Amino acid sequence: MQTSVFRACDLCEAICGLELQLDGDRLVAIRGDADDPFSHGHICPKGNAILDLEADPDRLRTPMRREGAQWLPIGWEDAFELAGRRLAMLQQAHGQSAVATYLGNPNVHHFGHIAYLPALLKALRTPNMFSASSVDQWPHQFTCARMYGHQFLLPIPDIDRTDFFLMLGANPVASNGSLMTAPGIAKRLKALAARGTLVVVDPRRTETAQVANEHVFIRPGGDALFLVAFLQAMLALGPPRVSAYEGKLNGLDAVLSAVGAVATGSLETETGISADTVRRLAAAFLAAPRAVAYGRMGVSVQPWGTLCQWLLQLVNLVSGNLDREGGALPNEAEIPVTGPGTSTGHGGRWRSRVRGLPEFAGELPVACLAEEIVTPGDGQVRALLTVAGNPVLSTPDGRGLDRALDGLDFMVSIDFYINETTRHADLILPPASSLTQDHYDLIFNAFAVRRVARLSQALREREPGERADWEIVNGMGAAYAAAAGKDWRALPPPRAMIAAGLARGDSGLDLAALLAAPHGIDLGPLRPSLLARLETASGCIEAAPAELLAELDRFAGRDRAQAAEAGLRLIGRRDVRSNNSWMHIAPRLVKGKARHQLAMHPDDLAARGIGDGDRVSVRSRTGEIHTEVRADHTLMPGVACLPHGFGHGRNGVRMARASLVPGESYNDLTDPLAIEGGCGNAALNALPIEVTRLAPAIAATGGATGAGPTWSA
Ligand SMILES: Nc1nc2c(c(=O)[nH]1)N[C@H]1C(S)=C(S)[C@@H](COP(=O)(O)OP(=O)(O)OC[C@H]3O[C@@H](n4cnc5c(=O)[nH]c(N)nc54)[C@H](O)[C@@H]3O)O[C@H]1N2
Ligand SMILES: Nc1nc2c(c(=O)[nH]1)N[C@H]1C(S)=C(S)[C@@H](COP(=O)(O)OP(=O)(O)OC[C@H]3O[C@@H](n4cnc5c(=O)[nH]c(N)nc54)[C@H](O)[C@@H]3O)O[C@H]1N2
Ligand code: SF4
Ligand SMILES: [Mo]
Repeated sequence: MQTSVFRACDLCEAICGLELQLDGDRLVAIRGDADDPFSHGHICPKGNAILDLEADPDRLRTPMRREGAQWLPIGWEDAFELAGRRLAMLQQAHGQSAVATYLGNPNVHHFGHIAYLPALLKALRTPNMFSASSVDQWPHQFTCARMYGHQFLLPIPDIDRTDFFLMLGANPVASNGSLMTAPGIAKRLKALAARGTLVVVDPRRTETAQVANEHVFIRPGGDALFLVAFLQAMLALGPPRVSAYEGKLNGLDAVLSAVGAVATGSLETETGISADTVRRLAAAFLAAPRAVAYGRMGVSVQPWGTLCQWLLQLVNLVSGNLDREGGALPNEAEIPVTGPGTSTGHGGRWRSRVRGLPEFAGELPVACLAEEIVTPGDGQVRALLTVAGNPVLSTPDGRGLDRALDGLDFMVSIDFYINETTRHADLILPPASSLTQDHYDLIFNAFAVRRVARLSQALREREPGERADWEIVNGMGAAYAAAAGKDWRALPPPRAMIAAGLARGDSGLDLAALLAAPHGIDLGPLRPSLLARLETASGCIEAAPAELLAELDRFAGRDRAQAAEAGLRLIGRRDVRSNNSWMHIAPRLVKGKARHQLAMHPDDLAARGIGDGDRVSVRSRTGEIHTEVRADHTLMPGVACLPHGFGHGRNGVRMARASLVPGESYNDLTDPLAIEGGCGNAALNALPIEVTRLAPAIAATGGATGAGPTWSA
């Protein structure tokens, strides 16, 4: 008999409601849940690919231990004991910092990870904690921590009610939206473009730019100067509209004079955008009844990431659109992620050993992970725990990290694939399918464009040999604590944790209400709450935090000639059928045309004597890859574009379908020394590269160039 279970999709930030159809215990079909009050039936190709994920024979179902190039199954209790003992022993011999941790993106998507891992990290007590956040949204968090007093007091664009949306460096039509949970976002954007104005500022005429009212090309890395000019143009049109923040705003004069002092004479040469265009857009932004400025990956993982995020907050602030309906306002979230007991600190409490980079939010920038492993001396990293991450493909100089991982004394990964990273592990602990777990979106409900809540209930019982993500954390935590002579208090199952979180939130919503609403609950549009929730020491918005003023100062003194240099700059792209580095395992996503190519403007190809489809060498300061080019008219001349998350052809990777997918890793080119100055986020985009055609003899050998891994299967 067929039955249906309704759950939130856990693959991207849109958290679409899915209807999972079961035949007995067997998952047979997936479609969008038409009764979901937030996603209204929306589903993208990835939602269906859950079927592939569940059925993939390469997916690990039992713990595996590596001996040389061989993987052998091991029982759960033995695996926990091995992991706990080795981590504790290495810390006893070499100090707490000998163990490093790396948390990848899917941790945020699973309650069994995000609500449980902090306890394990706390027990490990190491300064060497890393995550994908420092190749992603750190600049947002850092800016909010400084301006509003909490890294998650993050104003969200009120996409459904705004009249003017200025969007920089984001492509939600492909990514489904980020730090702006809005299922079915293409529809929302089209509605906005029909009733108001959507302006996209991007070096590529993206899928999102194509539904916008206006697309403005910008040279990669030019956004800080564009935003400075934009603020100056707004202020030239009238005084800042800040009456709503009276008594709650510090540093306005300081920031206005600092921004006003930055010279913008090189605007057009550095950004490709004229002063007239900036003035016209600024006037339109101010004239709109409700407007919002927002920037995402394209402005965060570039040389001025934090500066850009701060300037974007200032645009919303001085135009009076901060904490205002139709502008940018934080979600209240039924399980609070801000407020008492939620802060992970404001940063700078310790520094990385080798390069002296400051901590932020309890972590160090992942751009310095490899050097902490390979540089000998006191405090050297000798063991690594990775959880749901693939830093070899996701972080700067992935090849360098690839080699560094070989030198570890011990590595344990909580993951269900033997991928480019986990192939180096000594032990892999694979969690049971998330469909066997109760789940609540701690983060994405808090970043949603409406107030929503949903409990996703387990779809089937776990098999006796399976362990849930949270059970693995409990198992490892207990074994580690026993070996290290520390305390460990096992955490209760998700349902109890979710109930406790709701009680802490005190919004009146409880577990019974969630259980009674399998399609989720819509609690209405966003409401102004920022001013009442500020967590700064002053209780005010801090418009001019010292570190950000210093970053603006550094920007004012930048090397302009270098910024305006004509050489090729590399940027990334996402495709609706991709999910960072790991979903090339899904046949239904990788079938059809290839998507890995380096895209370049036809003029740039012609200038280099390169033909559409040729194999080329792409070189950066750090590395070189060989791949195919594709002529692409949607790019600004001078810009090359390559997706990340490819490069599965390495020895020992056990993801059969993915290994057939051509393409090399963007992050074999990225530079670990290229970090932005605000908080140390990686500058992955705007990367200087050279591209040359490969001689046919070399091209025929295929494959990548970079020095391969040192062990092989
Ligand atoms: N050049 C370039 N690099 C980038 C980016 C870019 O735009 N350009 N984007 C950056 C961004 S935004 C991000 S978020 C990072 C992502 O970087 P990572 O988080 O390091 O990598 P992912 O590819 O998301 O890898 C996810 C891993 O989690 C595993 N996994 C999936 N679900 C689960 C689960 O439920 N439990 C467990 N335990 N494991 C699971 C998968 O098997 C896979 O190994 O990449 C960053 N790197
Ligand atoms: N299909 C799919 N969806 C995803 C993911 C995925 O891998 N595939 N990953 C998920 C994750 S982890 C994240 S964080 C989100 C990211 O979500 P988005 O930020 O929306 O995704 P990107 O496609 O990386 O968008 C970045 C845009 O910035 C532009 N850009 C690059 N450099 C610059 C620059 O210097 N200035 C400006 N103005 N623009 C620039 C690029 O051309 C691109 O259009 O997507 C999520 N959703
Ligand atoms: S848009 Fe995101 S949440 Fe929705 S079905 Fe696709 S991957 Fe899942
Ligand atoms: Mo991300």
